[in-house]
Amino acid sequence: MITMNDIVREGNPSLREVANEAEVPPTEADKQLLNEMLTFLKNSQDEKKAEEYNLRPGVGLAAPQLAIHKRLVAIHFEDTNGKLYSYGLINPRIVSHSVEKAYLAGGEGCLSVDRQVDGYVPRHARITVKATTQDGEKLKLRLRDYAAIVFQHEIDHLNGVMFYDHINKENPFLVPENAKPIE
Ligand code: SB7
Ligand code: NI
Repeated sequence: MITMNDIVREGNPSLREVANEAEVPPTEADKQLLNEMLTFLKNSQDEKKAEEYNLRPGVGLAAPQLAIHKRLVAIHFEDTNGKLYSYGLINPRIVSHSVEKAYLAGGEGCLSVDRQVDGYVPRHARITVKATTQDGEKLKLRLRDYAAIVFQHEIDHLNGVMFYDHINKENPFLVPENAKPIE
C-alpha cells in the first residue's frame, strides 16, 4: 500500500526530471502501479483511512512523486457538480488549450511540498488531454476550471515542474491577465 513514506519531497531530483514515456499497451506492472496510486488517493480522501494511515488528502498523484520516472498519473476527485473524475493515465498530454486562464483563489498545494506556498498559479482555463487509459484504450478529455487545473498540476510533475514555478516572483498575488478565479 502506498503511504506518505513513499512520496518524495522537495529536494529529491525525481521531482525535477522529465519522466520517460510509459509502454503502450500498458504492462501489468504499470497497470498495478496505477491501481495502487488510485487506491492511495481514495484512502487519502476517506476520513477514517486518512487518519489511520496518516495520509494528506490528495486529488492526484504522478509517478515521479514516488521516484518512478514514468509518465503515469492517477486522478480521483468529484467536482462541485458531483461529477467523478477517476483516471489512471498513461502518457497524458495536453493537445490544445484555451487562451483564457484560471487560478485557484486559495492557491495550490502538493503532496511533495511540506510547507504552504502562497500565491496564484495561472493555468489554462480549458484543456483537451489525450492519454492511454489503464485498460490500454485511447482517451480524449475536455476539461475546464478545477478539473483542468488538477490535470495541469499532474502533467507538470511529468515534466519536472512544480506549482510554485508558475507563481509571480515579485507579487505572488498578482492577478494573471485574462484569468478567472476558481473558488
Ligand atoms: C491543488 C492540488 C492539486 C492539484 C491542483 C491544485 C493536487 C495536489 C496533490 N499532488 O501533489 C499531486 O501532484
Ligand atoms: Ni503535486
